[in-house]
Amino acid sequence: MKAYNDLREWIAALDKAGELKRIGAEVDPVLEITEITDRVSKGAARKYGRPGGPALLFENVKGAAGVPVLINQFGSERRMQMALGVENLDEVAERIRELLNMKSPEGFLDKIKMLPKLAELGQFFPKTVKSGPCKEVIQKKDFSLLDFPVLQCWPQDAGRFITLPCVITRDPKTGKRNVGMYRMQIYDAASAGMHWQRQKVAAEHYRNTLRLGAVANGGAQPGAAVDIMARSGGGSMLAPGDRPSGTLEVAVAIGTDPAMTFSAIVPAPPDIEEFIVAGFLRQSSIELVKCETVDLEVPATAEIILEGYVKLDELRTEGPFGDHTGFYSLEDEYPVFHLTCITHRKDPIYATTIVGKPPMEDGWMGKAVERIFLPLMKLTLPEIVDVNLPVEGIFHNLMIVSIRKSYPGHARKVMNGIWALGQAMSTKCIVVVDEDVDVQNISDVVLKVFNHIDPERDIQFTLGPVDSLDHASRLPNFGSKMGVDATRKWPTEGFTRPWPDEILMDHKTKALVDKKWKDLGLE
Ligand SMILES: Cc1cc2nc3c(=O)[nH]c(=O)nc-3n(C[C@H](O)[C@H](O)[C@H](O)COP(=O)(O)O)c2cc1C
Ligand SMILES: [Mn+2]
Repeated sequence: MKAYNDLREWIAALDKAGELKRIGAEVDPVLEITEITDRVSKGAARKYGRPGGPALLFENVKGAAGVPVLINQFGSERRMQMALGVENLDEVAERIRELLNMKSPEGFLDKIKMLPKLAELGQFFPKTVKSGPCKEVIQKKDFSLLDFPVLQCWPQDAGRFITLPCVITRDPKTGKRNVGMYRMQIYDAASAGMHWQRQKVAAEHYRNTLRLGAVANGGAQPGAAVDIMARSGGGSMLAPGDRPSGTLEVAVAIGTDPAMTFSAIVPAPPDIEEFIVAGFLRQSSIELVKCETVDLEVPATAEIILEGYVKLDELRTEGPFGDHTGFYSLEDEYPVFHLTCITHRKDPIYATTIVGKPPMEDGWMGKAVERIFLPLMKLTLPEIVDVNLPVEGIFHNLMIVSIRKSYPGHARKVMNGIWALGQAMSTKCIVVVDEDVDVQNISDVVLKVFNHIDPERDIQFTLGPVDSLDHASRLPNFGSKMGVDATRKWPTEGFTRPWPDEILMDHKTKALVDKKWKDLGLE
């Protein structure tokens, strides 16, 4: 594939492909950009004649001192494919499948054949380089978050939010780095909310830092970790009376190449660095440079880098924020990011997105995750045939999954497996169907699911962690989930009534009518 070296190459490619619209008219980053972008992503830009509309580059943003705003860069299936350099997202899944299928070579010839594959593997790992364009301007003082055209997205938002940041942290235990996309609410020139939800990897880095600090201070109570986790909020880590004084260093990259940006939303297993995921997707190493004021590395070609830290003993109200659920996520307590340095290009471009009622840009990103993760889900649950997360189900509310059923209770085993699978833990409803149901076809799903269930028998409730954005659960972050076993029931599952066949016309009659069709005058 063609790896885009940075955001600019990507913008140029979008432009060339007719996938970008430059907007010279003055627009306000407060609400106005949202309203324009929302209309475009909901299909109001009819000129473009396709769902998602074009990517938008606002070149004249009020109060932005000439910094342009890029939005909707991933906002269509076509652009998602372009971002990952494929004609079809299943190609990425296929590459993952190949990687997972790699057999140990037997004999010399096998080993030789393997060499190109191994060379390819080498490209996945990040390279540290001396410097890069993200260091063109280095501000260790007199820096301000307010210098950038950060959006206020919706009327009831608590303020302006950085919505497309690649947030980089390091696990103090393993030394491994994580890149996650967690929104940041600007509080003032030098601080912002850090909205990593409690089940996310950076929140675990935060807890690990706290645990290590507690041990070092000789103050670790066995119960402390429980208290820490039990308190509400994305990062509330403190036991009563516990006053840890440590910090966790954080770096944030804004405006990276599209594979890097996308990797920050990929729910990779915690121990897999997203820099490697990005390298795999691009088939070319991500280049990293050392930060100025913290012990972290950041993508060298990023537009803007924020360096800083969060304190272990500080939480602040974050939100409300108009979220991808279509509702405002409520206020909650989250850690506070304190800036120590900003570095950026001479003429930075600010990349952002908006979320709200689907379909929007993040819907296309989520669909790409769905396709790419299928082979990884199959690694643990090989009976899975296909998965659909309908965009209106906002990823964690509804998962429809088809399986090759092989034994009694199989559908329930799959539900429980999904609830144990990383971020899929927070899936509110899982509907399991037989492999003859096309999960991508909602009409087929509704017809068959509701025909096939005896609700009391086939619905299973369970309790567990739920998404932080769930506003209906009995408690924040904890609630019930539902699994629907809509597979055909077997005698060995206690179902002894005859099961009817689906109505399908026989081939002979179909062929006959095909032949006559034109003469019937119905066209
Ligand atoms: C536009 C966008 C905004 C997001 N904002 C947040 C957020 O504020 N907090 C959060 O925990 N996850 C957010 N997510 C989801 C995470 O990026 C996603 O769960 C990711 O896998 C987290 O990375 P991690 O597994 O390394 O923690 C957002 C995703 C997208 C696409
Ligand atoms: Mn991660």
